[in-house]
Amino acid sequence: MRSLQMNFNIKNYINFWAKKVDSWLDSYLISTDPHINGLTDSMRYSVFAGGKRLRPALIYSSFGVFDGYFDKVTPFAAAVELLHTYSLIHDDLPAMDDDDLRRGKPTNHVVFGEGVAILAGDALLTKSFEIMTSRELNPDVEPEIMLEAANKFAIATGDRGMVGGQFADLKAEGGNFDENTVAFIHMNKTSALIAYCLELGAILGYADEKGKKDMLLFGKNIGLAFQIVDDILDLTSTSEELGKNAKSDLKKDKATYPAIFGIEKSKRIADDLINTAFSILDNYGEAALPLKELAKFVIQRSN
Ligand code: GRG
Repeated sequence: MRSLQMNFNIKNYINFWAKKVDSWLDSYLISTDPHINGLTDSMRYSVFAGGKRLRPALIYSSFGVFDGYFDKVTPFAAAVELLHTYSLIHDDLPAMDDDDLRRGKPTNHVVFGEGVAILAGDALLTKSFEIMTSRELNPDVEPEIMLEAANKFAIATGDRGMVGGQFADLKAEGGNFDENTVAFIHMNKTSALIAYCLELGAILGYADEKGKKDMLLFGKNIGLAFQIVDDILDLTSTSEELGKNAKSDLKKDKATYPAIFGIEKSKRIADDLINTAFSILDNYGEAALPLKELAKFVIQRSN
């Protein structure tokens, strides 16, 4: 255990899984008809713009706690990354955050126009379910597992999850928020999808109900910490470091933890959440080491 911990490089670990997902997506995300070439270009532009691929690493790591046949995870991890990319494209639109920089590059609507960006987001969202529910792409995944994975994915990312959080975020713009509202926004806008990633690994790994619940709870804690750190980085980093416009939350009077608690207390809250997440893994031994390293990465990251 000690030697494993000493040799563990979290960036290499995340990149290892990112390569698998990227190579799978590179061959799957292709234009099937010349009429949609421009749409596929727009989808690929954002998918391959250089995201951290944290969510795939979380899915593989949670799966690794319960099972070892990682190949069957790849289409699911790719599907989640596509949905995540759709949310970023739509989040950057003029009707939402109106941002022109993402992952260090001009945002999708700046390059392809607003109409195409909306459609690229829509197509990435639906493609994620196309992939997750395909018998052909997932020959080793039983239908009931697929159904549970897809149903929970829809819940985590729809009005009862990510989209609901985004709606509350939009409504709170201009300073119209309190502690309760910010917690709701962060738990849904960001944490719901991250928590789902952890639960998904457990579902694919045939974990029992306790295992699935533990992973979900671990995910909720690190997901909230992730967004609090994002709020802090928005205030303390440069646009170059972030790959997106810094201080944009402040300019829009967005609902953030630092706006309510200040930077120092927000850091302490994020640390406490990570410690709670760690304690959930106590019963899972060495198999949970990558999850612990990912949890640490969530609060130590710089972009
Ligand atoms: C349905 C119209 C419509 C829009 C949906 C739900 C939504 C738009 C947006 C919410 C997504 C969002 C911006 C959440 C914030 C979470 C966050 C900090 C995302 C950035 O994640 P990283 O840092 O990004 O993992 P990379 O680029 O590394 O993948």
